[in-house]
Amino acid sequence: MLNLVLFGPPGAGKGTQSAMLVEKYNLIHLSTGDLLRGEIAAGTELGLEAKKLMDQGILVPDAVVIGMIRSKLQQNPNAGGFIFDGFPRTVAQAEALDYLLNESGTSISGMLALVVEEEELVSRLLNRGKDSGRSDDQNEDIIKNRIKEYNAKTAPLAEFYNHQGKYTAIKGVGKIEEISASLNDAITAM
Ligand code: B4P
Repeated sequence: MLNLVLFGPPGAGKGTQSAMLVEKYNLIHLSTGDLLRGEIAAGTELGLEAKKLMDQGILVPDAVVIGMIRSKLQQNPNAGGFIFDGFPRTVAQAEALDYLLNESGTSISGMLALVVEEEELVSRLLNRGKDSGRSDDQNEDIIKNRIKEYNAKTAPLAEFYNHQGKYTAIKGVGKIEEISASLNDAITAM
């Protein structure tokens, strides 16, 4: 079973690359960002609470996103594998994911980290904000806050997976197809 964590700062290309990996390896795509935006669109209480935080570029509480991932894993007991996009984002989320997968007799195969410098991230997200309708992509201060949250709470996860021998850094700048080829090489080497 192939279980991948696709990792990187906001705007690194996780969503873009996940779409290609899902197709090639027949994985189930679990994006906590997409799940939260689904809750917002449906106007649920969870969505309304999450929106307040997302609009400031702040992470949603661990218990909320862990609960969403738990139920998605339970809904897909016969999956051939998963790609986790934008999850985990804190050490507590990574520990919970290990626990949940262990309960189903599986584990993370590897973490692929897309490396992109801050200036490029800000420019990509502002560009996407022009037509995405995403309120967290419209304003440079909010984007910088998302990157700050990433550096403080999410970046330490590289060491969490490196310690387990599961971390691979991938250059995230260049043509989308070239980055995709580097990801495929890293998966073959797992
Ligand atoms: P996410 O939805 O995960 O958003 P993101 O970090 O911006 O990544 P995304 O996948 O959208 O961007 P991508 O790199 O694909 O999170 C949004 C918010 O939800 C968070 O701030 C947080 O509040 C909350 N949240 C989500 N998960 C959470 C969790 N686990 N815990 C707590 N809170 C959570 O693409 C960016 C742009 O770059 C695109 O326009 C794309 O076309 C472009 N691009 C991609 N590759 C490129 C390339 N090679 N060259 C040029 N442009 C490229």
